[in-house]
Amino acid sequence: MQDENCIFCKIAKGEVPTSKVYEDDTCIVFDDNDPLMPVHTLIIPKDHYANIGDGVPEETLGHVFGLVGKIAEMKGVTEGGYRVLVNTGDDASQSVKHLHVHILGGGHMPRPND
Ligand code: IU
Repeated sequence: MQDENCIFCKIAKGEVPTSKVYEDDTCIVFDDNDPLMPVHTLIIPKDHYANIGDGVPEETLGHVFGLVGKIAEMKGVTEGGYRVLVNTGDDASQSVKHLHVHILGGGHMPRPND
């Protein structure tokens, strides 16, 4: 399940170079190329789903979110804390229409309303 016009599908297939953090059969994890924080890493399923509501199998979702703690540990943000973010749709300013989970950390982040 791939979308040939999707940049994250191309990253998943290794057609576009990235700063890869981790990879397995289901997911690839890489550092965001325009980081908002000292640590800004994305977990994506290799299969194409436009967003978290796009019929993603529970097993895939479980795998994606099951990696969060491991990746946070690899990136050294478990002690200080980190934010897990999934922008979904236009109101949330989702810019890449391939499900991705942001892990942000390495400094204090105010709450969105602060
Ligand atoms: P968003 O939740 O869809 O807004 O986040 C997309 C992220 O993907 C954003 O932080 C971009 O900087 C990031 N990104 C990337 O890391 N590599 C790319 O080739 C592209 C976007 I296009």
